[in-house]
Amino acid sequence: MNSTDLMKQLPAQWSTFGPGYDWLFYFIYWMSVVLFVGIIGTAIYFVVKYRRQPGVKAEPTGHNLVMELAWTVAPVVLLVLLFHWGFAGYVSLTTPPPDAMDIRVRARKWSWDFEYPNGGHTANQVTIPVNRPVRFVLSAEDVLHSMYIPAFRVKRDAVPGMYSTLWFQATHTGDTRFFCAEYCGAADEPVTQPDGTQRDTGHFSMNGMVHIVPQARWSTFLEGILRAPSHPDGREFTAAEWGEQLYTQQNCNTCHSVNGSPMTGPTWQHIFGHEAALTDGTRVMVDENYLRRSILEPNAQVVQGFNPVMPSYQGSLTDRQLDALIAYIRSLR
Ligand code: HEC
Ligand SMILES: [Cu+2]
Repeated sequence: MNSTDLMKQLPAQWSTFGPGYDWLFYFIYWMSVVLFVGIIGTAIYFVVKYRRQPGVKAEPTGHNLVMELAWTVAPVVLLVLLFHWGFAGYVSLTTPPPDAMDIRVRARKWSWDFEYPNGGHTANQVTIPVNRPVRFVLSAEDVLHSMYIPAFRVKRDAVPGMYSTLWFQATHTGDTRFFCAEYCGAADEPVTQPDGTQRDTGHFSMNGMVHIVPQARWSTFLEGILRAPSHPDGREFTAAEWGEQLYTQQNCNTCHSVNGSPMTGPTWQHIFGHEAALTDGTRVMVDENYLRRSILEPNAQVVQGFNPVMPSYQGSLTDRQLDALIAYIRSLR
């Protein structure tokens, strides 16, 4: 380890909070190093120097007013300064500028939903403009989660039943990772991906990417999330193709398989056009309206043999995304 590694204990500074936060961190860090070495060094020196020796009698030292004042006043000054810097930083971290753009962030086991000002959504990926204040309005649908973006130096809990907020202004374009920083459990069984491979899921997989882009690209992105995506040759996805993409993007695949095997939720294979048995003993034809209701109000009609654990997607899927998912389930009949 050389001296520059020692200085670089924090990730790259990608938000306006970076310089002030890091300065205070290193100040406290190096102050602790100097005090630790100084105090422990002196203690060891005294232990050796004043150890019991034959013929030397211990004598009480009495008071030293100057020294006692110095070791009282110096720490008080330091603590007042640290409090001032820490509190000023706290105030700026918790006070977004009035022109900050709001993004709604909903956390659930085990994914993040981002809702943009135009009503569009993304899951586990958030795209934001550079050099513009952004405010995340966080909530949790099941248990405690926590939004943590190390490169921005921000972290805030997402709590069921209340809103919490976090803001930042990115200073760099590029991609940086965010994490859930509050242990929120793990799934019992691995999840089958559309390509047949298996993936474990849980708290540890509840992370994703922040994409920071220039304002112009951000505007294009915003328009894009309301439309079906396109193939590289420019042809728009069919509804079922888009639905297949949403199946993983929206994390439906953590509970639903498309190959017939039941997971936390029923498989989607061969359900369309067949009857489903519900827990209340009735049977219902699986058609577009039933599917729509199952996604928006999952607990209204619960399928026999399953627990009512599916989150509602009311407000987190646009109408066109719902249509696409239904078209995909239809295509699996
Ligand atoms: C946390 C696990 C979980 C997630 C995530 C989840 N579901 Fe479900 N889903 C269930 C369970 C459990 C049931 C069965 C109980 C019920 O009907 O509420 C179910 C039932 C359904 C049904 C009715 C199926 C049938 O056989 O009648 C549909 C349709 C459905 N989910 C769609 C979706 C879609 C679309 C998504 C993603 C946008 C999704 N689910 C995400 C757990 C989940
Ligand atoms: Cu979490």
